[in-house]
Amino acid sequence: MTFRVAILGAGPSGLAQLRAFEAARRDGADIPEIVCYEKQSDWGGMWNYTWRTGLDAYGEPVHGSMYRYLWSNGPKECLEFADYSFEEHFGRPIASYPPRAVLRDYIMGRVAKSNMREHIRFNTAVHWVDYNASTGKFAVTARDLKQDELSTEEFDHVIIATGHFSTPNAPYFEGLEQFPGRVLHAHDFRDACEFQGKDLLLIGSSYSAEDIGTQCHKYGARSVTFSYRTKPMGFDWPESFSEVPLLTGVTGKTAHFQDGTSKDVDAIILCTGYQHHFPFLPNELTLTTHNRLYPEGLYKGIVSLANPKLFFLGMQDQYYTFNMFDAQAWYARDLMMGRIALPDAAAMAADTREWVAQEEQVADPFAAIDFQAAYILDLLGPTDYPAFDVTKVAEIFKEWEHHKEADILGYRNKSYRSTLTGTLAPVHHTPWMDAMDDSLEAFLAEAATKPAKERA
Ligand code: FAD
Ligand code: NA7
Repeated sequence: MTFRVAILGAGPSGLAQLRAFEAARRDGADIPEIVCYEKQSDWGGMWNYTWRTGLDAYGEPVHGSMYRYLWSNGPKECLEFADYSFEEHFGRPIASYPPRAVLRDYIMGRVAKSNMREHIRFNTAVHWVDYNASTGKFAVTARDLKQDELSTEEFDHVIIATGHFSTPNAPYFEGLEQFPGRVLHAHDFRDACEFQGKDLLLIGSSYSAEDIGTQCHKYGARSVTFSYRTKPMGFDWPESFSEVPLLTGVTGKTAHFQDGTSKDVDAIILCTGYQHHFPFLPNELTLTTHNRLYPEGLYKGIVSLANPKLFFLGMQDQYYTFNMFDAQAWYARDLMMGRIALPDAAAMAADTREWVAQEEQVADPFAAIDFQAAYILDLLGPTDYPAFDVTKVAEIFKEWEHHKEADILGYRNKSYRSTLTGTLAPVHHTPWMDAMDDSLEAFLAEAATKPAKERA
């Protein structure tokens, strides 16, 4: 094929796009010329841990928001690639909630068995993307970080797979500049041990607050206070946790809340989410959205309505992750290769409005899971991505929600059945609260794993 495709980012979404093209090539199709730009020195995206915060060694913003001792916050059975099971990768069943290093190993295992690395330019940050209407081509300008050199190349399609959990949303609260302890955003959180014996205030009531709070408790924080804007998480928290309304300000080390209460704290962590941030896109191509299940402006959740040769992968709020990125990548590939026809602009806009309107009816996490399942099924229909039981995965997600409600510190000890292999995951050798070593070696220590009992 004579056209050229640029993929921005080699995290799970960018790798899904590479894998989709690779699958077509293996089936004998003629695939386009692909260049994947990745500013890190390795693939894996967010799943690469870095100790760095702020700027990287070359002055680029550090991408990583993951921290030490991070374990999957959902069952691995819900994110399994349909064409590469965990059992195939590890050669045996493993427990349902792996730590970061284990998931990273799995993500990389699928792509390592191909020549996909050849397409990736590591240590290369994209700085600008332009579209020329008269030539119908994009110009992608990137900086080779090691050589400190800018260069520009032309492409027929651009896929933005740069993630959206990297640029902090960091609101201001009165008095923060005088606070005598550490104030940081979740993006810069690295090691819970720093907060041993401390009283912590976490602003936010979503995944980052829940996970950083429970992790700090696990590694010895004295107390964790969550301050919510809309509603509390409402889990059955142990005694050293509390949930309070929004912070109104701090005086000295005293935090004041909307209900008139106050508490002295040693550190404040803003778990206030992230911005969709595309500093390399001009106004007319950018995507403006908050963290939602169906961003406006994207047909099928991936095709830019502003320019349908431009795609965005993984920009949704996520229950489904790796398998959803695959569904998106297969669909995008088939659009680019002319296997699926793109409707006209009015039809794309109408279809998008319909999905956005449906999302606005979503009332709770269970409906959100069903919505995302329906979205994935819609994408998978016309592609040849290997079949997987999207609805069964939705049921596992709902079971996971119930397990969290029942025991927020113990839900990671549960096991689920793979929808691909039918195998029930073994119970991990150590309950999550006692598992202080998050290395791949400790997790896979075989002698200690035991089969799970079938749940009723
Ligand atoms: P990313 O993984 O963020 O990858 C984007 C890539 O683009 C990066 O490699 C980055 O270096 C590159 N990039 C960015 N800008 C540029 C540029 N200008 N030029 C070149 N390259 C660029 N998901 C789960 O399934 N389970 C979990 O337990 C889970 N836990 C999470 C915990 C945290 C703290 C966070 C932040 C996220 C978590 N996620 C989890 C979600 C996670 O983001 C996704 O699993 C996944 O990493 C998203 O893949 P992505 O490829 O879309 O983005
Ligand atoms: P989310 O899920 O987008 O949640 C952001 C949270 O921050 C949410 O509770 C928001 O409250 C809260 N927020 C946002 N702005 C403010 C202000 N101004 N004041 C107070 N609270 C605010 O982001 P997370 O970081 O938790 O999770 C993102 C990913 O990282 C996720 O996929 C995980 O796997 C890890 P709201 O409820 O909207 O009132």
